[in-house]
Amino acid sequence: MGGPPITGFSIRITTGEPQAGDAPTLTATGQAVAINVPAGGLHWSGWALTASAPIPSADGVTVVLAGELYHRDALRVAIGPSADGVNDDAELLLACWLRYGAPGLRLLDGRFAAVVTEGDTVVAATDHAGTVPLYVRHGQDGLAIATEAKALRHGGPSEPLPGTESVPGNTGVRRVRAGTAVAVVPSSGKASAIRTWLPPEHRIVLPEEEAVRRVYTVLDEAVRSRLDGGPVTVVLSGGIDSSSVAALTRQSGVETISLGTDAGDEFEAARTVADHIGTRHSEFRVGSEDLVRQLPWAVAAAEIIDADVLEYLLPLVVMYRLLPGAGRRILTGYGADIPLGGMHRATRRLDSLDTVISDDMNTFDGLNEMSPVLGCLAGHWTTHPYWDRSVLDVLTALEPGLKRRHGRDKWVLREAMRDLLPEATVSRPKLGIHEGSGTTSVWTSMLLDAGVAAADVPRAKRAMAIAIHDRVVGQAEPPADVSFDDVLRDVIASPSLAVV
Ligand code: IOT
Ligand code: MG
Ligand code: MG
Repeated sequence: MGGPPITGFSIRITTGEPQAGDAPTLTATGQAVAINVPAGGLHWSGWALTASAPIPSADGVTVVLAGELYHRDALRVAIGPSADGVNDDAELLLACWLRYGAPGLRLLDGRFAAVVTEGDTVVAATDHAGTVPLYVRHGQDGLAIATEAKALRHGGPSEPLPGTESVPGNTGVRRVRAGTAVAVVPSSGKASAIRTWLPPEHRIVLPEEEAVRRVYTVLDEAVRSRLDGGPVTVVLSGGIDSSSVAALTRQSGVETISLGTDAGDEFEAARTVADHIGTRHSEFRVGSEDLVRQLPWAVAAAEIIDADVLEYLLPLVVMYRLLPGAGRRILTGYGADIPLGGMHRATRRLDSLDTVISDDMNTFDGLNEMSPVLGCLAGHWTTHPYWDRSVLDVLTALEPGLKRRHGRDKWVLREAMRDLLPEATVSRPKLGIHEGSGTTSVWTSMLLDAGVAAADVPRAKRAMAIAIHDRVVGQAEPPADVSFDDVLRDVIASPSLAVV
């Protein structure tokens, strides 16, 4: 597997000996290995998606980590001798905790969800941007924690824990906020939270060359940090974001893949990049309506009801599902447009550009765009260099005049990549994945053909997402059992379409 040792988990932490439970329903695939360990006054029981279930423990501290850490060398130096030679990320987190305690979570740059217990306290923590969603249910019988909400669907309402948010459609499940560690003492119910990261709100003023150099350096390091020496795949549209990632992999045998449909593709742009940097490149073409009909898979993986975001994620899910070969490590260009304001073509003035960037950086949490489940449903591990903590800090904080400059969007990134990419790629206008693949327009046509009024299309899309979410998350039905066409029929028949 090109991914980390653990890609997901569902764990219950209780004060008494727990009852053995069934293996959880998860959309991520993989072998579920049982966990059953006493940890001080607490007891861990549940399941991890892993081959080996490494749950390290030392000095009364026990740790599980789904995902991976980056910039490990710097972290090892900070931690000191106890981290020498430690390669496993859960062990590294344990060593970090033993030196720094919970505030040590602020040192980590990674893509992870973690649980740590020490004494009578349980801590559930996300990475800086919550890229591995983490859910909790806090009841009389202890704390249940899982990387998918559907695993926690049974049980009474949860106390509204600090540092958590409610999730769509569900009674008792709470989601741990991005960049947050929630601490709970199951025996007393006492709970508190700390922030481990916040998006910067200040803006840095730099000369052009210095800004370009910083962006190049930090992105180069983020891509390098995501390679593990094994084979790597880049999902390549031929736009500046994914082309930059592909170019910075600088390793032989890199595979690039592009998705297109009968409604549209970006094959030529992607091919130009693949030829230029010399990757092994494949194109996948699927029927556009077949693509849209896989919506239940995207909802099951992302566990969201936001139809716009589902339109971005659906083509990726479809591509991951049809990839040959198991257990790939996949790098994406996803997320670059958020700190760089790439989605906002209509905003002409720099003040409105910076306003939407600030808004987007304060509203991403809970959209689960980066969730590993999108790839793990097909057994692949995804990682997103633009949402590396250091990259995000730099990109977000650059003053907006460096992002729109000389009539170009994402100017600073385009300029940083000038020497590694063809001019056609550097100057290629932005095209969203939902546009290039025809996902948005084809879903819309399917609704119009079914009799939905044009003005009702956004509401009908949302109603479909909610109906599918109720089934694949609320009831944990397998997405294969949920028919897009049946849901569409029900939504149209429902009088609530008018009031969604
Ligand atoms: P876009 O930036 O077009 O695509 C995101 C990534 O998906 C690309 O960098 C690339 O790795 C992959 N990709 C896109 N199209 C293809 C394709 N045809 N074949 C293979 N891979 C492809 C939407 C968007 O414009 O996607 N995503 C925005 C942010 C959404 C807004 N979210 C928010 N405000 N919270 C993004 O920044 O990625
Ligand atoms: Mg992009
Ligand atoms: Mg694009």
